[in-house]
Amino acid sequence: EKKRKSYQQKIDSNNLHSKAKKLLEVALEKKSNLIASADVLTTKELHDLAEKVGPNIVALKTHIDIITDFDYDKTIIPLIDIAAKHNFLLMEDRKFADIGNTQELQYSYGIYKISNWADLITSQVIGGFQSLDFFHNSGVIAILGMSSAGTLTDKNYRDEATKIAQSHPNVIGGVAQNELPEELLLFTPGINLDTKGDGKGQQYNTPEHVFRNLHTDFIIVGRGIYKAENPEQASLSYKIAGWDAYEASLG
Ligand code: BMP
Repeated sequence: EKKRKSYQQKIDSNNLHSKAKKLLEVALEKKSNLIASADVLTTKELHDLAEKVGPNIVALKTHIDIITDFDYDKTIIPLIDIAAKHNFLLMEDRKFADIGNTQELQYSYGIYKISNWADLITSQVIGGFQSLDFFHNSGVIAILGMSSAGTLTDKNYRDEATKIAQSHPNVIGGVAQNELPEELLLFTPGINLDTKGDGKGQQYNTPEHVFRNLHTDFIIVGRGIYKAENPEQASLSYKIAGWDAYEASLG
């Protein structure tokens, strides 16, 4: 079996994007590879969750356009402070999917001003190589394969998308359900310790499965944490499960 690279080996690699370096350093410092997905609907819930899970995560993933009372000063400015306090990165799961010019506008303008605050952003690569050129302030995580049943990201699509991700200097990794070339960090959503699906197409695996079989670098957990009775405790459980699975995958 092929050996995976450790976080330290990845930090030591050449031409590493500054956001990838930061993420890997936080992982080693906190012994965590957990990204919590904060799919909550209000600013208060977002801040409360960030405070509770902050010590256990390397990044907080947002869908900022689902926050019903979004206000840049009230939602984002305190969130940046919480992220600094607990030493985690902010990842906006925007899944850009347009031509470069439109993505450039969506990234920096409108009410969300994503380029001001997102250390990491997700983007489709459906618009081609140049569509990613304007994401200057964030590390780009390319959507290469999806976790949902019936996704159109078949092998041919994934292979072509992965070539774009590998060759673009703004891209630090990919969201996928398969192993990636080792210079791309692998982010895997669809992680849950208690259930196999959500009845809406989502398909879940365990941390153990994805670290062993896919050589995942970071797990993304939404409802397993924010819907738990005790999100703080749940984030600790996923952090430990993720770290143990990472260490086991080093062999
Ligand atoms: P949950 O753990 O509650 O199923 O949430 C998963 C999160 O990861 C959601 O925010 C979803 O948008 C995201 N996600 C996913 O589930 N599968 C993918 O292929 C890509 C994603 O970004």
